[in-house]
Amino acid sequence: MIRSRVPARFPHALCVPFVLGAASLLFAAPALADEPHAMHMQHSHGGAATAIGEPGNEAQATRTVDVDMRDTMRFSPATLTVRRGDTVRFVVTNNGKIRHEMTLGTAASLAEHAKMMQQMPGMSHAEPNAVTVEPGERKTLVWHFTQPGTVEFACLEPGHFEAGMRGVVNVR
Ligand SMILES: [Cu+2]
Repeated sequence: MIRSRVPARFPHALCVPFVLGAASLLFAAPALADEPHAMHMQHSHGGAATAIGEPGNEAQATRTVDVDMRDTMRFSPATLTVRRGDTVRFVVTNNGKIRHEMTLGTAASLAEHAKMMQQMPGMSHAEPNAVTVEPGERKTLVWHFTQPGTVEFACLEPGHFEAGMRGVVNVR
């Protein structure tokens, strides 16, 4: 756990520079508008949504994929193949004892986002391309894969991405 590295005596003092650092990223974002990761500095997923597909309508789901999350920092399955145009209903179960999440994105957007999550450990996601799943819970994420290529997914709980908690959807 990343937070365990923070000395308990000065938790607040150490948090302040992180918060200020994140705030300066937000204010700096407009100046970086032509930079591909600018959207992620604003913690928005709007830019990635078109490249990876779009939120799906569960009534139009063409297939269901059960995804298992474990405290070994692995998704199962970690690799799957779908067809372009598929609307996939991911049924995501957390079989661990700690919180996990599943966020769909590009490799670059997920890596960037994971870095930001290290700086804001309390954050969870409510975007349509992500589900946060508490231990023992099960949630559904419906996604429409509109373009051939590779869509990645990852757990962005602090430290989990870095520990290898990620996977790939190949869209054919
Ligand atoms: Cu996780």
